Amino acid sequence: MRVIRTAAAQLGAIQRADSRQAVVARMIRLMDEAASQDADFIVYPELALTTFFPRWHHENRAEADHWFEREMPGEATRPLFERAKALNMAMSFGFAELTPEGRHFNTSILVDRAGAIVGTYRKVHLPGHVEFDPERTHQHLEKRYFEPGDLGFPVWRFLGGIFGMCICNDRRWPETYRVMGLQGVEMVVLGFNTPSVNSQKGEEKLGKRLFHHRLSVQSGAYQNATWVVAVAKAGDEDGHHLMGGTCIVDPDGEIVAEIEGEADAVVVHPCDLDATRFGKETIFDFKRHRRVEHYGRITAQVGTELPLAE
Ligand code: CDV
Repeated sequence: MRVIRTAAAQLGAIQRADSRQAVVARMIRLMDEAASQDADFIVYPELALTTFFPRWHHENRAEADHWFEREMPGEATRPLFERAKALNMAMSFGFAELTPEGRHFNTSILVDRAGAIVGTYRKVHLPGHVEFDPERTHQHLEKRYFEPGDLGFPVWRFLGGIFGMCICNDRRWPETYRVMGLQGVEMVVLGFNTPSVNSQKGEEKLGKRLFHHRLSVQSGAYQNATWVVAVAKAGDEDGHHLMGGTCIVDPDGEIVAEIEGEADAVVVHPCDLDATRFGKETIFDFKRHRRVEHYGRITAQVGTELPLAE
């Protein structure tokens, strides 16, 4: 058995006016709670340090730079790293990254028990739009503020297993999990900020949104025989509601731990990485069963190509 006691640490709403320091204090409280349940590893949401700022339109793009981190850890986040190290706890969280070259990414990191950043992932599937869209009930300007991740979907040897990351909208794409599955991933961790209504389809409400979320993470886990830990930022942010749905999914695709509600909360589950073996050695033994000669379209084309008309 290779058991990692994994804490999914949901954050409730973060308002536009909330400081990084206040958010980090909340994250430390969740970490202390996870430590009291003997967690080895804690996972926080996407863009954990701020409100979900891509809902706010800035005509001058540079005005959004204050939402970004220029260094990690920085002044505000150092206490989180120090507490994690003191508790001997590994962690993962998301933040907006502004590189020294001036590039903007929606990023998450893996931090080992000694407080060292050992893995960086930059969100590949950016949803939303570039320009203000008056037709939508709310804006989703990730394509305005970030460029697509340039690091692919790597995995890391971490905590005695093989770990990967993705971020929010990535979880809806089977390619995300399969690229990591092909590297033997045993646990995928991800954070999300998902509005509880569809900005372009008003009748699509919370129940359907949660169903699509669970469908995505459960199928990704099952089809690649991996644990998936999916962590929400939830609740009402300045009048904009984000759904909950934080959960831990086992390699059979079953939800084994879940958080009810939308407040700051932690759930800890003993995730045995050896539980991935059966699926990887039987029905999803890729080496024996995959037929790549038929998968060319997956990487050769982006959009749908219809058959010729009759
Ligand atoms: N932060 C996200 O990537 N949110 C998307 C929105 C567009 C619904 C998501 O896929 O959950």
